[in-house]
Amino acid sequence: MREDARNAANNVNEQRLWQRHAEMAQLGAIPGNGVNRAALSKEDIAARKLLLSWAAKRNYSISADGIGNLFLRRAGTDANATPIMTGSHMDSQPRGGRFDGIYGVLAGFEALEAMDEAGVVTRRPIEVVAWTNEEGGRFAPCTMGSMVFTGARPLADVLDVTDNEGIKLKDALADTLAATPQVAKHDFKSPAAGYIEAHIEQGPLLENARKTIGVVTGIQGLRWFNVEVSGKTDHAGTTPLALRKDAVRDSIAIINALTELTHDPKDVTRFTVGRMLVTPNSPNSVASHVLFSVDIRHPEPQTIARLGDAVEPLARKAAKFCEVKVTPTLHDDPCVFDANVADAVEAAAKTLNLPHMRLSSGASHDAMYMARICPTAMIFVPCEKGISHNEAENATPGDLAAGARVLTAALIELANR
Ligand code: HGY
Ligand code: MN
Ligand code: MN
Repeated sequence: MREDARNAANNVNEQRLWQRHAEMAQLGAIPGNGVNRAALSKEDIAARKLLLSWAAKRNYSISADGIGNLFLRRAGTDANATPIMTGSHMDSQPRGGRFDGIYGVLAGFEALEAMDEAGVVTRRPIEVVAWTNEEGGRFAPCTMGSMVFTGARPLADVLDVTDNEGIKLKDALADTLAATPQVAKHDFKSPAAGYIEAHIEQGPLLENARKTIGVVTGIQGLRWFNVEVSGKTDHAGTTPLALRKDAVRDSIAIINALTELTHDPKDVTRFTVGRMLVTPNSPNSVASHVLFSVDIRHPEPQTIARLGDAVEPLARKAAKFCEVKVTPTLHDDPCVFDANVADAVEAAAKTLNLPHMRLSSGASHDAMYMARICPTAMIFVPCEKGISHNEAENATPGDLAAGARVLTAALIELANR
């Protein structure tokens, strides 16, 4: 390992990193030690302002792109060199944890500060990015900021997406951009020479294997759909079942059919209906409309293709009384990360004597999209019992700092290539 990389890694400040998580956890804090910091909400705006207040004390240039992704750049000696990027997201699930996403932003920021304090100079600039709307909990689909930044989807496609209260993304985005007027403009599809994202594992493998560092080799495939079932509202007491167009009954039939489709004795396939909006949502009126989400995941390309392609025909076949509209909102094939970047992560973990192992990610991340435009890999650290997307999500100061040390060393290595 380069001497400067080791010095910078040794300058990672565990206490400061932990304290920053505690400050961020106040923004959208909910009972049970969790956070609810929805994308483009006032809590998200507060997190952006807090991050920018820390960056203002450093000599980093700050910019934002048209979907609100925030970029903090530490200059390199070669101003024209494409940057090495790191980062993650600051938005959370409605009952999210204090580490999902925010850890990758804070570990990246800690890496820059450790480089400052070690007096390290790199050839390439290094950028920390806070991606907008990685979770997709408020505005579907997930990984929206990195999807638009990398050109996988035009911004215009998502501006009219609404949340459960009917607020349009474009209006929440306008409020968010207006809240941080002092940042420069950042172009979509700005080139990068590499990207490393640090994240908690959100699964139990590292903890079970007693490893501190996960060298992440890829992400499983995922497909999201919105299914809308439209029938007719009627009186619950007087309307015979034979005459009903009951949107809840048909939704149940569709979900049962999808449960059968995704049944997997090896329990590798993931199928989730996490969101369901019923109209008029009254105990004694037959439901006229249901919108529900479908999230299917699998590590094999041909399986995720087969399962995803079966959703619409199966939904139509299962519904007996109502109209059905199936809208695909996300189609990510499984991705394999760049071997050289994964090797740089593994070499850093080895040289820093941190127990490590290679693994693939069950959760999706913005790295899924960055992998399409530059050499990309991820670093995982353990989270307690693998719990995530739950207030009980927990990690230790030591593991978070260890991941930040590996990130610091790997970034310096890549930024001097
Ligand atoms: O859904 C996911 O995998 C990510 O945690 N947003
Ligand atoms: Mn995440
Ligand atoms: Mn998440």
